[in-house]
Amino acid sequence: MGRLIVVSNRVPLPDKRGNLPAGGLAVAVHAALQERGGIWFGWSGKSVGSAEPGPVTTRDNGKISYVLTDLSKRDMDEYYSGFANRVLWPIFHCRLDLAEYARREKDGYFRVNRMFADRLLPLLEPDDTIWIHDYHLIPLAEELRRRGVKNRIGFFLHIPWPPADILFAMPIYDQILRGLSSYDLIGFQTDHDLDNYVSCLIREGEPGRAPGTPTAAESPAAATVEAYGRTFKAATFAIGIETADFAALASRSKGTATVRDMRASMGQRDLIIGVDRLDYSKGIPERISAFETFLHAYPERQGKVTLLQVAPSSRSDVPEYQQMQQAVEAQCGHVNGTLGQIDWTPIRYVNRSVGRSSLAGLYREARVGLVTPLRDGMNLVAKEYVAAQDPDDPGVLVLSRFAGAARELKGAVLCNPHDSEQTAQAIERALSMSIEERRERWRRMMDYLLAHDVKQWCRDFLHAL
Ligand code: ADQ
Repeated sequence: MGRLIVVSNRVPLPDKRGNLPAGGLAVAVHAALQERGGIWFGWSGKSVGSAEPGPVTTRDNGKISYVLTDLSKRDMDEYYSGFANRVLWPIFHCRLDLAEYARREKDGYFRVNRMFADRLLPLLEPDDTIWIHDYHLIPLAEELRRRGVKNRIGFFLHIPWPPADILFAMPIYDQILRGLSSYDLIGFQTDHDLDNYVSCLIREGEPGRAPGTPTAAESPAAATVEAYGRTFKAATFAIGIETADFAALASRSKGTATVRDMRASMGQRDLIIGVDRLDYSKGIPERISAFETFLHAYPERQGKVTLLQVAPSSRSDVPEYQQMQQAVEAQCGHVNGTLGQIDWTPIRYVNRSVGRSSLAGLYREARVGLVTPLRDGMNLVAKEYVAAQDPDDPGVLVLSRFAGAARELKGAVLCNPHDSEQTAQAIERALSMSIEERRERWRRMMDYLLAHDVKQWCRDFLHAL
């Protein structure tokens, strides 16, 4: 078996002592790299201003080499903040209204992908397997093929794939579709994403699913695709978390200062928790409105329940994100001002990141996990919330039907985040659920998450590739 070459926009580097960054994806992919040896290639996160980036830097750690490239300020603005985050991200999350298409930024996106290909090429050996991650790097396989690379190349899309009418509104959608056909395997989070992708090909006049009887290994979750003169596979690989480790962490975290302080300050009140990057796809303003609706619809709950919303800023250089931060602050202030009491604050809003151990402990304290994205590839917070629960007294997950995780977590109470009354009812249902039902729902989800953790996800993808 040859080496594994992983390419992603950012590379999760271990610290000086060799400790890996927290988060399941980094740990699982590192495990695969450690087993086979290989390279993790990507952007260093640094911009070199107006200069051209210097040569790549390499850091070796056992059998893994981390190879990093800087970007110029222009590359960063056009490729990352521009095309990736202001065109692909909103369109793939069905927010055409927020997409800001500009030819210059599109050119920057393809230019950086060419630069990645040029820099990766000399590092490749003929039997390497290449695994490329996410929407920043869709054209990379096509660029590598142009340079004569014959290796197996896989791609995993962490975010949703949109319906055809949404994708086709993007001026260069055809280049994106064609670019994907250079891969040998394309992985999606859910069968809905795979269906949307195949429908786009069919609408484009590409055959999509190859004719003939599917093999036993094929199902609605896998397809052989013929498009743009190539035959390749597309399939679903729902990403998981490190379930057992996260559960153990949550159980240990009961005693941490953050969790103790939180519990003490709550008294007998119930805690509802929301944890997200501050991003419009996560439905945070809609969630706060739903919580406000809930407090009006069930006045007996006033004074007895608190929503803790932890939401660190992200992508603060993009104007939509700055506006959203101000809007969320104003909204929380409004709810607290109109409904709060001397000794009760309905919403506690924390605009920063929380350490992994505290996060696990806070999930476990919360009677309800409120995970209501408007659209989300998977949503790992939903899975972490379930894994963190006390098996004897588990909380209830209220989950948006538009999160990829809703395809798997059958024990969640599903809601439509656009419907604040229905979400309010889901919160009430979660808070009043019997212990027997809570245990039964939680067990079903936990068994599933233990069997489908992130290491399994990684193995499944690489096996298929
Ligand atoms: P994200 O959009 O970043 O990921 P998500 O899947 O929820 O979303 O992962 C977020 C991670 O960050 C979780 O592990 C969570 O614990 C952590 N996190 C979030 N807020 C935090 C906070 N305040 N403090 C500490 N940690 C916090 C993209 C896609 C998702 C897909 C993942 C993985 O958008 O749909 O699930 O990739 O494929």
